[in-house]
Amino acid sequence: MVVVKKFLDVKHAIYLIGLLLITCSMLIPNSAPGAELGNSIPMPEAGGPYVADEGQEIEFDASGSTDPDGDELSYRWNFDGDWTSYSTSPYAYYTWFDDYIGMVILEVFDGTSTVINTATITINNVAPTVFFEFELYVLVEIYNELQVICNFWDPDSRSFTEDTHIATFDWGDGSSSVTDVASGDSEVIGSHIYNNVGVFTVTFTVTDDDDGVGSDVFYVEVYGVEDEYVIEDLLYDIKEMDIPSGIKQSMTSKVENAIESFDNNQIKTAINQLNALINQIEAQRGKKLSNETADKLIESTELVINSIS
Ligand SMILES: [Ca+2]
Ligand SMILES: [Ca+2]
Ligand SMILES: [Ca+2]
Ligand SMILES: [Ca+2]
Repeated sequence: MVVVKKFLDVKHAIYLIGLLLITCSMLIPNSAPGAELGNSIPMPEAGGPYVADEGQEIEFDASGSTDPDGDELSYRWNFDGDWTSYSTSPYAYYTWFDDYIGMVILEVFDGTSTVINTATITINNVAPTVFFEFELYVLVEIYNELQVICNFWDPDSRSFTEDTHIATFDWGDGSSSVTDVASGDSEVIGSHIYNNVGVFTVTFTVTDDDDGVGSDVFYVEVYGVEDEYVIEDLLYDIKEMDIPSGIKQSMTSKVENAIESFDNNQIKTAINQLNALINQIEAQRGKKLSNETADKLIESTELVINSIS
């Protein structure tokens, strides 16, 4: 038993010496071949901590680095896993296009020895900014499709970002639509059909994959189809009147023809047909139509003509 224990102790001692050697070698700077004895190692200073926004170029400053011998220093950096090439300038530039927290490594070389130093880096997410390249007060007819192209940027004007985005339209009438924005796109097309007249506030929101939110509003006025409405009213009024069925039938068909012409965008024809109706009403004034009824019908018909002219 004693022998075995002694053996273990020797093995343990060898392990400890090995560990010590490894630790010591880590403390000794790398030396270039042919390193001169008596060189004092350089003292790198990576600067920082560095804080910036995604998409914002950072200047890294190692100008605080020194060498006790006054040797000229060269510098290289490791920002993303790859080393830059050596430069005699202590300044370097790098941009992250997504939020990030980590470390950068600086290595300085005095012609004989290299020594590293690190600095912390914090890149903050930038929320998308939305904007509209159209008038913020949009007019659309009821039941017609409204189409809008909305824009955003995140994080820079080149529309280049490592973030992904989701766009939402809240149409202001209780409905909304959500779009996954394709990578690299900065334009979102929204379309909607309103079933009610009125002024609606539309909210366009873009959210990035890091919970950054950008939002803005524009207004949509939805107008009714007044013209058609009035002709329909006229048709309804005539049908409801207590007049002989022959004249009613004749007047009704004139209005129906006018509606058809109007629907086919033949406005002049529609007006002619309505004027023929007025002539017919005048011809029946005091006969099959009372003065009062004739006045009311002519007033309604002229209202229609004015609205479609
Ligand atoms: Ca030196
Ligand atoms: Ca981001
Ligand atoms: Ca972002
Ligand atoms: Ca991201």
